[in-house]
Amino acid sequence: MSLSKDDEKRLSAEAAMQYVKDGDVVGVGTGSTVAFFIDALAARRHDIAGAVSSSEQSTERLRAHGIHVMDLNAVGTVPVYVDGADECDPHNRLIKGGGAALTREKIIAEAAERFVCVIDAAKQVDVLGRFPLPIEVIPMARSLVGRAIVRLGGQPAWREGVVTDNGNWIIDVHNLRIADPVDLENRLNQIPGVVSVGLFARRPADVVIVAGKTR
Ligand code: ABF
Repeated sequence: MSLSKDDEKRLSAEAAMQYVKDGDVVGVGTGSTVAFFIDALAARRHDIAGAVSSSEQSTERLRAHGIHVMDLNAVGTVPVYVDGADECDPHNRLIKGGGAALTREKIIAEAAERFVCVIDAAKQVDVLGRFPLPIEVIPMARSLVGRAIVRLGGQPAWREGVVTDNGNWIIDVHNLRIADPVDLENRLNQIPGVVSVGLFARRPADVVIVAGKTR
């Protein structure tokens, strides 16, 4: 019998536990796959030093399990970061941000020694871009960034009604076929008003677990 998408997410989340060592500060991403990971992490809450969280949503779930949530500024490096993705290419480069938590996710990924990405099989693509690329922007720059995106060949759509944990807005970029994710990430990062880009290509995942199996 084939696994449901939720089964695949839960298997990936539980398999990520093998990368958590006693005493670790664990970086925790956001989304439904990570929710399964937080639930699994609860059993180890007395073995780890605590967690660094990428969103208020994850912080709430961590605290509900009695897991100590720490300030990244107080911990320096993070041995392991576990997070989901919206798309993953064969080089472990990702599109993230469907959950509007991309900025803090990217910060913790940068601080992490090992970034473990946990996904269901449907997230795997050959070329990134079918999933609209999220970009976090300073509200006053929404139109300016939108025009720059059009010049780059994308179709920008304001994610109306969504305000990120940092008080910013999200633009989703449709109809991109991202042949060079690092180049596009660098170009978009240059636009004044862009806070962060949902391309994790400069710093891809180190490990990708698909439906419970490390790729
Ligand atoms: C998060 O994981 C987001 O960047 C991404 O949108 C999400 C994937 O969500 P799910 O695990 O619910 O499919 O890190």
